[in-house]
Amino acid sequence: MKRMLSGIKPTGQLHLGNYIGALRHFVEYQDEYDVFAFIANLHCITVPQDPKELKKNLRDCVALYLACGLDPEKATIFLQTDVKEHAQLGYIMNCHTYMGELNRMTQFKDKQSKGEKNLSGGLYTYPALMAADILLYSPDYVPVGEDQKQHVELTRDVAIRMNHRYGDLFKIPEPLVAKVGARIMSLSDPSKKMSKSDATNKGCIYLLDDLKTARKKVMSAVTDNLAHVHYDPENQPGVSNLMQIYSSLNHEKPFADIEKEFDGKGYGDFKKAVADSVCALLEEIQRKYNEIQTSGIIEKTLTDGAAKARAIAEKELDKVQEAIGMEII
Ligand code: AQP
Repeated sequence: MKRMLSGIKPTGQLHLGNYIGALRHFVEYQDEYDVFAFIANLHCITVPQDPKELKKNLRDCVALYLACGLDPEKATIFLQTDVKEHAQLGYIMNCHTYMGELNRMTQFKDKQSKGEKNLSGGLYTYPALMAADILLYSPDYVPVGEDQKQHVELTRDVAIRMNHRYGDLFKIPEPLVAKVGARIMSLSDPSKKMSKSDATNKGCIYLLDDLKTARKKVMSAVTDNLAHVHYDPENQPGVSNLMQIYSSLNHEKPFADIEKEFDGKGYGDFKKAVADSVCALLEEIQRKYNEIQTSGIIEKTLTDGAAKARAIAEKELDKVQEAIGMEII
């Protein structure tokens, strides 16, 4: 069975972009692939966190993985810090990643260009840790949203470099970026990605938003004055983004069919249909999320997942340290 690995860093509440760009694919793939889905709590602290809030977000992330349909009997779900090998291989990957490569990573550059002060060293080097997260488990594929593709490509480059230097150490993973929904944009500013760190809170639909709030966000999404539902990201970015969301939540309905469905109708009708789809999804997720809270399944999932992940990661780290010449016995 081919293996797949992906993670989410709960620096805040998970949102519709995380679901459409990543989470729903983990769920789709779990019958066909050996899925490893982790909660990237080391990556969370690359930006300042409130300890109480972080704890809640981590727990919510596991609950949402389960509520969205990940099955712990099929997928291995674990917390990054429960497998210490991530940090250790992360350091080794750091030592094999060039500063020129890290300088090219757009996520760090974006934050820097916004003039954010006191960015941490961890944020700068996080692609090296992400390389370790991936390579520890020798996955065939890494499903990611578009923004993370560059980091998987860096992982490949560093892995190939280390394979040349030390012999065949790592399997080279492929990024898997979906055709639809790989970059869901902010509803209030469709030139920006939908992000947890949305300062206005209006452009981002959180999976735990109450339905009234979520509907309101969709109904007030920024569109244009062209008044026809047409897929054209350049000239109609807001409408095209809503079409991406609608398609993703309706069995990847082709854009041409969506255009036909809303031919001659106003944006109000279209937004209502998008809001109905979003609310139906959120309602189902939140119903399961509430059941999960008191079931004890979160603790069991993490304990079992960590044991399975650790067994694989220990062996991989040993192999790497041995090849580099770091071990004596
Ligand atoms: N807007 C998005 N559209 C599609 N996919 C997305 N992903 C994130 N945002 C979108 C995908 O979700 C997975 C987990 O991402 P992450 O939460 O670990 O990191 P991120 O991409 O940095 O997410 P945010 O929300 O933008 O976080 P902040 O605001 O803290 O920087 C990844 O596969 C990602 O591609």
